[in-house]
Amino acid sequence: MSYTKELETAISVAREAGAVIREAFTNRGKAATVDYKKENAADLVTVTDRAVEALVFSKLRAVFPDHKFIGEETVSATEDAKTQLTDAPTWVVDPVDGTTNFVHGFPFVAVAIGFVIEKVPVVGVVYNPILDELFHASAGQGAFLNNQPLPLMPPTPLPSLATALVATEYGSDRQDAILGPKFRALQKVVADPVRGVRSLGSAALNMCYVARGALDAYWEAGVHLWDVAAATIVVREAGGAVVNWKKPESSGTDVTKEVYDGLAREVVCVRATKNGVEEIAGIISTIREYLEAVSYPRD
Ligand code: LIP
Repeated sequence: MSYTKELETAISVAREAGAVIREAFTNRGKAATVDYKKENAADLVTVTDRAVEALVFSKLRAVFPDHKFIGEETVSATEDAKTQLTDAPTWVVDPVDGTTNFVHGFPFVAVAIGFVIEKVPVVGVVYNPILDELFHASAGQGAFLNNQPLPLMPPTPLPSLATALVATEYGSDRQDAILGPKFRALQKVVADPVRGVRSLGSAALNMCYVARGALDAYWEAGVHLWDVAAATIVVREAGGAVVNWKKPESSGTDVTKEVYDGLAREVVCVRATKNGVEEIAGIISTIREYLEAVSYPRD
């Protein structure tokens, strides 16, 4: 199945949305200031988040009127804040992934546009208009950064975390019950020892940097479907794996083929490696051993 029309439309809409984000980011006016806070003081929304979501939805609906739409700000405004994801063809949009970065003028900001069928991402566009980095992928067609195939360099071996640069985030919820497990897991990874840890403030860009080979792995608890849908197909088409924190009962031996539940509020991803799927599985197994379950309500 080819998704050329969906991909080309998503790229065009992402570029339009990126221009709005870039303008607000550059001319640090009201549109880049905190409009209100959602679940807690660190969970920010700006006028630009809502304006970009409305723009993306409008442009996509004009071409695909029969598709469904899920967006961060629309869902967050509903009483139950549930995505209502079905098997129907659905656009899943994070208008500004990295809103805190956007408010602070830190250039890791992206619009993420995913197209999902039967709960599986088949098209993904993640565009950082500040650094002008456009990641795109569609099922079976490869992954690209500014039309350069990903990963950008031939994959190197990844036998352990000792040579790995990884990313994770602590998220916006700062309760002890949430932070405790996250920091205990991080301490185990750092003591493994991992070579380095980064937090870019954007789940979608963390995942795309795994796809490009700039990060070796990324994990987080607390992500929403809109944070990860578009970047999931980018990582997979770049030869990496996107999985949940626990190995599904029914999964086979190929970790890159594990079913990923994007509503589970967590993700682990690992880049393509020179020694292939078994090596990716080894890194995922190591990270899974260090992770402690963190309870978030499903999307
Ligand atoms: C962000 C995520 C990030 C997470 C932040 C925030 P937003 O999404 O991309 O991974 O750690 O807390 O949720 O809210 O900027 O779209």
